[in-house]
Amino acid sequence: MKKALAILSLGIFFLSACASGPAGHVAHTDEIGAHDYWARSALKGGNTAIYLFLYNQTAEADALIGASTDVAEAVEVHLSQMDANDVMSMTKQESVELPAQGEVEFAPGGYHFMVLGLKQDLKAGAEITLTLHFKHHADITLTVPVMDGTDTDGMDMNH
Ligand SMILES: [Cu+2]
Repeated sequence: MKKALAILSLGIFFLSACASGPAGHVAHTDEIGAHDYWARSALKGGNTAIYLFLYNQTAEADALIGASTDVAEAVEVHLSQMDANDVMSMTKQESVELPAQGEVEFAPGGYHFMVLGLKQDLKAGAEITLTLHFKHHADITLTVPVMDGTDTDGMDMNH
């Protein structure tokens, strides 16, 4: 019975969130983890963004409290939002709540990992390492594929 329930919940999870992406179909063995992650290609000295789905299959809420990578000066968690004048702006987030049995999408126009001050070119086909830091869970390190993308999160950053 327990097994049947687990399979059922996994099925729902896949239906709701695993629609696409090259990194997405790793087995969900960790209780907290990420899938469908990718970084937008960019040039050395510039900024870029990383997108993913973050899931929490545990019964306890957690929170993402930061991230790091060795290919850039810094990684910040940002939220893009439309302001009252229909201008898209980004605000740095100190943490992002990750509800029990929940999932948070980091996607163009919403939450994203802002990668600031690239130390090298990121070309499509390359891979970079991103380490996620949580309030409770141990760090999780992802090998993130670089892809070409046309969205503009971070292209007009004024840091
Ligand atoms: Cu940003």
